Amino acid sequence: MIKDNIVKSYELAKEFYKNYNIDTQEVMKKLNDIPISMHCWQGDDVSGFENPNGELSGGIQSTGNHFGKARTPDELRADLEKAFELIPGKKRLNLHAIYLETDGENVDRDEIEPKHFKNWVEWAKKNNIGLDFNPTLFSHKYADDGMTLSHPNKEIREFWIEHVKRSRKISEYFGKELGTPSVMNIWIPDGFKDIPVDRLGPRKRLKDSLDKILEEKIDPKYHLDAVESKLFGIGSESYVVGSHEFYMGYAIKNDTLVCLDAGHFHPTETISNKISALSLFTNEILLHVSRPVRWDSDHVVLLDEELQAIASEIIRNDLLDRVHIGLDFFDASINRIAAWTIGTRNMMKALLIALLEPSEILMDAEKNFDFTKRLAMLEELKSFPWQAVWNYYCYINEYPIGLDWLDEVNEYEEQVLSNR
Ligand code: RNT
Ligand code: ZN
Repeated sequence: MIKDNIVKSYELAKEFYKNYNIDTQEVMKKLNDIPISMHCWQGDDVSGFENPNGELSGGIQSTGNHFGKARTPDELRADLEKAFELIPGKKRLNLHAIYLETDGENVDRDEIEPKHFKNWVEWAKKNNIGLDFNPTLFSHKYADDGMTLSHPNKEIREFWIEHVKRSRKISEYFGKELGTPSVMNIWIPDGFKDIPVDRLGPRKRLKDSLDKILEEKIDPKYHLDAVESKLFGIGSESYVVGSHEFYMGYAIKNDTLVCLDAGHFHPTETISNKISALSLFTNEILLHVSRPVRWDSDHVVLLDEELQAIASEIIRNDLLDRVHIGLDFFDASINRIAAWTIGTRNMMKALLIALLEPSEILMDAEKNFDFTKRLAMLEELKSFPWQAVWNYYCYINEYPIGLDWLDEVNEYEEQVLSNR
């Protein structure tokens, strides 16, 4: 009965969109092909497997203590597989260096090798997904001063340079093994709690460290470098070395990707408005889709105005080939698989709504300075029957419809998570 209604509703929606020259069948095909890189770190509150008692540091914090967090790589992979069953579309997984597997051996950050990620690669092959990567420049004794690649001490800088160089080789290994380039994103916590005297020195050192890291050219078929800015972090409230201007300048000059994290700007400053501008000066862009709340940058992504604006910018400007969509949030106060599912399905819904938009009509209105029509239509679009297409899309691809996914999460919670 419910299934019948889903099909019926879809048929009506299909006709409805046809009036606007939108082919819903085409749209669903397109949606199904947009890769979304899910971040592994929602599954274990950014703990990783380097050190079982390791504390998260570096101006990011995960709060909450919902039971059932993944404690081992196998648990994390099982949880990810569960989430993948609930999320339609093309997935990738974004790993951090601290998610290595060493067989009990002590491997410091300047010693990591592709072999420590072999299990992830095998698993990715089995699940038919691509991998992305991040060096980890936090939660480590050499990051305790709040400085890494810009540290005044040369030895500490060199330690981190080596770590990022090795990370690039791991990323290249992912790309080679999986046949799809791995995007490696560099984020560092470097900054000052209080007003610095020297704002230039640390930036010079960061620039120099990055230059050394990027010296070796790696085939973009396998590996892409990205750099991520931030306005402030916990403990770096007054000054962040890798500010937006710093990395935008660096990326344009050195032909790397800019990573725009939705939570890394002033509260009224949005990344959706930066995509078109940047697209004229950089080849590719990486997004960390996230949701800022007050001082936190990493709440679970909602289907809100900014998420819609991000998706619409990508679709309207035909930037799917040049914008890599990654997610970045971590909430430990709710079921972690649910967090992944809510955030990722929301990202997909926003893309679907954008794909279903009759953009040409809107663009024409705008070109003719008919702002009345533009506003009227943008508002009407909000109640267009996209949900019918979404439900049908989930249905034909055999993914849970509506809130059905929550029953599966609850079952998994009872059978698996509660025993941890
Ligand atoms: C931190 C950055 C960074 C991290 C991850 C874990 O402010 O957003 O991307 O969230 O690397
Ligand atoms: Zn981020």
